[in-house]
Amino acid sequence: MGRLVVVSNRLADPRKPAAGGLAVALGEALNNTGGLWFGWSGHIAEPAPEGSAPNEAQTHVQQAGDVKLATIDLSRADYDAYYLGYANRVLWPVFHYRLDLADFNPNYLSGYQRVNRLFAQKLMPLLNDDDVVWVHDYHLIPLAAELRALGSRHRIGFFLHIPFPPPLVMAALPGHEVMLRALFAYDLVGLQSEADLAHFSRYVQNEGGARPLGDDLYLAFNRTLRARAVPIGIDVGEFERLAQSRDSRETFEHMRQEYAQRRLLLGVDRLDYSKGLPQRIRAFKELLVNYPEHRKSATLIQIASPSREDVDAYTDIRRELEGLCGEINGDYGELDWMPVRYIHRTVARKRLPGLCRVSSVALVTPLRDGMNLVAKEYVAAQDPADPGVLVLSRFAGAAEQLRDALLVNPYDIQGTAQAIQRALQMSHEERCNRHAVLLDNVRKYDVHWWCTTFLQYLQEVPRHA
Ligand code: ADQ
Repeated sequence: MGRLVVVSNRLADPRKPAAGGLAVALGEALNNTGGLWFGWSGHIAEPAPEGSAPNEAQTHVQQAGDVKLATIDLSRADYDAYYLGYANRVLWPVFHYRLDLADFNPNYLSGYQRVNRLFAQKLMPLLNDDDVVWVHDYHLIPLAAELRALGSRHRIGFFLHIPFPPPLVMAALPGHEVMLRALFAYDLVGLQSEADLAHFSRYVQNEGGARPLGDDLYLAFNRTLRARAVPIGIDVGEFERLAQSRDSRETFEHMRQEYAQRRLLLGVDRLDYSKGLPQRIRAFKELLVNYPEHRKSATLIQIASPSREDVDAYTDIRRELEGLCGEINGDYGELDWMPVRYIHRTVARKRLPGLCRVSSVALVTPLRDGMNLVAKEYVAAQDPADPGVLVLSRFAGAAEQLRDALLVNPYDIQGTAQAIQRALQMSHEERCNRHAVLLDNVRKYDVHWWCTTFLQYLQEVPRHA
């Protein structure tokens, strides 16, 4: 394989420990080929002084070991239309089946296309002929088409980290025809689950008249494309090492002593409306109502890290969640026990395994999620001799693989409360049996498997004439 070039909206320095499994795995793949990682710097460029020509976006290149990191800044207008606008106010809600939350402002699509063109213009001069390009996520769907317009003949793959919606929902997206055509500029499209793949397949056939050629290949707009489900995993080794670290063990010991008389339940999410947080708090309240033996005992630690706070729907969900937490604590709290400990912060990665291990139950109950790595991290962090129980939404991509979790419909508050009760009462034997199957899966389909499999599929796609 030629040199690997990864393109994503943001990039992480793979050498930094806070980078997380995805950055580490991509960093490793990039290291193998002495690759390049390209994306937005996270900075907004200062506007040019009045009367002068607009600032030309500069590419900043930095060497991180064997990997080259190349970034560009965005103008305020581009950031607003591309990132806040089309990516986070249109694509994110629509791909999570939330047409009701989408803001179909016509200016967003042109900004989105403009930034994808800018990415292509800045990336193209950095590419060698035999490079293999791997584009990530919904911010950059049109990137391959923009590169092709500049003459690129590279192998280009795309991985969608979020769900692919049913065709009817996808077709409700203003500009979806642009997306459809743009998707066929890729050689490979990777999706998180078989359900997403089925939606994708129906969408390109129904809306784009694509002809299935067998072997996951589709022909449309004079191009062939392969689409496959390649579920992302975690770096189990990294997580196990973290679990052994002093910080993680300290967190475990401290929490165990602090909550010696209690049962801990854990939720760790970005504060996003797709994560089902209000429904989760309601289900926990239902547990306390229906099974009063848990009062003064069960404690839900909900860590919800700040996310996209300049988008209105995120301010609304925060207000709703905080209202619900306040209500349940006010109604059920005692001098020496609060049912919910809500923390609006990011938990340090090195403390996460300890926190997972000390919790009897994890509540991973998104309304819709591409995969959800927290579910896999919880499984990896458990002591196999005394593991906790994973309560998992059937609408998370992870549910296709983690069938031995207790699967719930997060909209069904009563049903979720019953599943939490079952988790809290599960026998030691059942916990161990379920955990062993889950851990096997998390180990087998880890982030290295994901990376290698995607790149192998990309290498194998027959090129069009
Ligand atoms: P996200 O929606 O960000 O990602 P998720 O998979 O849940 O979701 O989490 C990614 C990482 O962030 C995990 O390693 C997790 O530990 C960490 N994280 C989340 N909340 C945190 C918090 N409060 N404090 C500290 N760390 C936190 C998108 C898709 C997902 C898909 C991933 C990867 O929406 O469905 O699983 O990409 O493809």
